[in-house]
Amino acid sequence: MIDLSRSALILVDIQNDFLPGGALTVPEGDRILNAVNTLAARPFRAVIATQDWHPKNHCSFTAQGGPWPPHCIAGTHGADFPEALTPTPVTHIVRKGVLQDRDSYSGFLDNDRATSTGLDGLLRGLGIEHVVVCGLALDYCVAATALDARHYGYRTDVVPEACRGIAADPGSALEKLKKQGVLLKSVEAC
Ligand code: VGL
Ligand code: ZN
Repeated sequence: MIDLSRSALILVDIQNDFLPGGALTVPEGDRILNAVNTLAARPFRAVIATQDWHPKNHCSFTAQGGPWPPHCIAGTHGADFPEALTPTPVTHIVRKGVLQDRDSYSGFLDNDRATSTGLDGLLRGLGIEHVVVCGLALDYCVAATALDARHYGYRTDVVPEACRGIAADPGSALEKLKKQGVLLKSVEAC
């Protein structure tokens, strides 16, 4: 059983641009919202939402030679959390990918492993020992966040039914997580 008083729920990048109709749609991304709201209603010590938050000429955008269409531009509707997440009692927001010249898939560190978002310090300050991770996209930012949570020493669960990936088959992302000691849990088991 999880001691929720020492646990944080981390909602990764559940933002309009990753949902159907958004600039970088994750297929079926909207299907996670019920499970996410159910999880968030549990008495976690903290419910932390990461928010992809890019300047409009961000290095990850195709016009700058990056892999992605422009998405989650700071202050736009696409970067907002969806209305359907309103019941969820988010206690903290951690923004990532905020600097023009570097991207951050993980909610903890940017991709060159140099700049911290402050998430580790936030969790330590709250006395968190265990994190439950869900959101979008399973094969990019959810996986990177869960792997870093392990790296920083947290017991780490991922809830696959509250995640969707960009790739059609998230199997290899899940295998990699399991190899690193991440446990896959159902909503009921959290
Ligand atoms: C993400 C690609 C670019 C994600 C963010 O949240 O998984 N993927 N920016
Ligand atoms: Zn991004």
